Formats: sequence, C-alpha cells, structure tokens
Amino acid sequence: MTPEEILQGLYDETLVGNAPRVLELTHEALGLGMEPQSLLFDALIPSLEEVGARFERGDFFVPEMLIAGRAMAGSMEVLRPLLAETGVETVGKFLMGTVKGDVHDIGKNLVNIMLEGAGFEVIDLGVQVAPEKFVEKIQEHQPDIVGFSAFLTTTMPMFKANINALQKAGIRDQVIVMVGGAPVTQEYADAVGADGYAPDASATVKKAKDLLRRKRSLVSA
Ligand code: B1M
Repeated sequence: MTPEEILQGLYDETLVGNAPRVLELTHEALGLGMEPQSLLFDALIPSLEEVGARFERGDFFVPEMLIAGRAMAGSMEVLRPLLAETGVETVGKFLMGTVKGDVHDIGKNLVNIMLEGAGFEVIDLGVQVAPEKFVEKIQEHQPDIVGFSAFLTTTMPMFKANINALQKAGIRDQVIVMVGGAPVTQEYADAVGADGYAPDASATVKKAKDLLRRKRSLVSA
C-alpha cells in the first residue's frame, strides 16, 4: 500500500470503528517509516471529526461514536511512545483530568502524550473527576499546572465548580489552572477564571510552557 492509501484506510476504518484493521494499518504505516504525527493529524483526528459531524446530522448514534473512538484509542496506544519520545528534561508537573459527568478521554489522552513529549511529568486522574478529587490530588502531588478537560456544553460548568473547590481549600494560588476540550473557548476560560486555555494538544504544550515561564519569573522577581 502507498502512504496515501494507508492514510485513507486509517480514515475509513476509524470511521466504521474497525479497530483490528486500524491497528494493522498503524503498524504498516510505521513499518514504511511514516510519521506518527501524520497518522494522527492527517487521518485519525479528521476521521473522528467526521464521526462527530455524522452524529450531529443523526446519521451516527452513540454506538458508532464509541467504536470509532475505540479504534482511534487502539492506534494511539501504539503511537503514544513514539510521540512522547524526546528525552528532554522534566519541565514541570501537570495534573490532568476530565471533569465530573464527562467520559470523553481521547482528546485528554492526546494532550497528555504531547505534554509528556515536551518534557512534562503528567499525572492523569482519568475521567469523571470530582472537584474534591482534584483538590486531594493537587495537595498530594503539588503540580505546577492542573488541567481540566470538558467535551460537553453540559459539563463545562464543572470548570467553575473545580476552581471554587480549589479556592475553598485555599490552594487556588498554588497552581496554574488550564482548561480545554472541544466546546471550550478563550472567552469561556476567561469567564470561569482559568489561567490558560488551548484549543488543541500542541497549543496546550506551548501555553503550559508559557504560563510556567511567567509564573517562575514572577516568583524569582
Ligand atoms: Co461524544 N460528543 N458524547 N462520545 N463525542 C462529542 C464531544 C460531540 C461534539 C459530538 C457531536 O455532537 N458533534 C457531542 C458534544 C456536544 C456538546 O455538548 N457541545 C457529544 C455528545 C453529545 C455525547 C453524548 C452526550 C451522546 C449521548 O449519550 N447522547 C455522550 C456523553 C457521555 C458523557 O461524557 N457523559 C457521548 C459519548 C461519547 C462516547 C463515549 C461514545 C465517545 C467517547 C469515547 C472516549 O473519549 N473514550 C464519544 C466520542 C468519540 C465523541 C466524538 C465523536 C469524538 C471526540 C474525540 O475524541 N475527538 C465527539 C465529536 C467531535 O469531537 N468531533 C463527540 C478527537 C480528539 C482528539 O479531539 O476531544 O476535541 P478533542 O480533544 C482536543 C481538544 O479539545 C483539546 O486537545 C485535544 C487534542 O487536540 N483538549 C484540550 C482536550 N482537552 C484539553 C485540555 C486542555 C487543553 C486542550 O487543557 C487542560
């Protein structure tokens, strides 16, 4: 198969949730020396975007979304070590979780991979993370940054609930708060009082480094 055919195959087979074939194609692509980033950005992510568009049109339902998501997640497991392979020194500690009421984790996991690749130590709390759990884990791990992911308009208000919980516990000033997820915007992040927002995984890395640099220069000033 040519690289173009593999990318097309990855797109098509993710769309129909054919996880074994997606895995096979992933290995085949890597065997041909194709870049892991290309598989992600030229095939897997566009395919899930199409899944979302079909769901919105009523052509796909939750089971189709679920199997497509699983197919992509299988491929990501293979790509993870390759994307995170940089050998750079730890630049900071990032505690991450999807907010309470929300089970989406593919986007969060991708952000984690990119952060790890950029030298962050990432502690992932998984999905459906309650405000109290964020507070407890911040106290335990003392991260530089805590990241809240939300993928539904109905779970975005948990950002505010989490920030309130941090304030109540007296730890809001100790940690940088970043938010993100498909429906989130810079305006929304500002409105809830987050320190940073990023629309995708690579922008998260950039923003996280930037926020950390600013905090460290304030502390040393
Ligand atoms: Co759901 N789902 N889903 N879903 N799902 C969306 C999100 C939706 C947009 C589909 C649509 O209508 N077009 C829609 C939300 C609409 C809205 O509220 N605005 C939706 C819905 C409605 C639902 C249910 C309510 C459906 C139902 O039951 N009726 C239900 C909710 C369940 C719940 O959470 N309580 C539901 C369920 C599911 C599945 C379980 C079936 C499955 C999730 C599987 C999984 O994650 N393990 C699923 C899937 C697969 C999707 C779509 C198709 C794909 C999501 C995805 O992985 N995208 C999605 C449609 C879409 O997004 N186009 C959809 C690829 C991923 C790489 O992108 O997630 O955006 P994304 O992540 C990006 C950025 O957001 C950003 O970086 C990531 C990487 O670049 N980012 C951050 C993420 N976190 C960040 C944190 C940061 C910074 C950036 O700082 C901390």
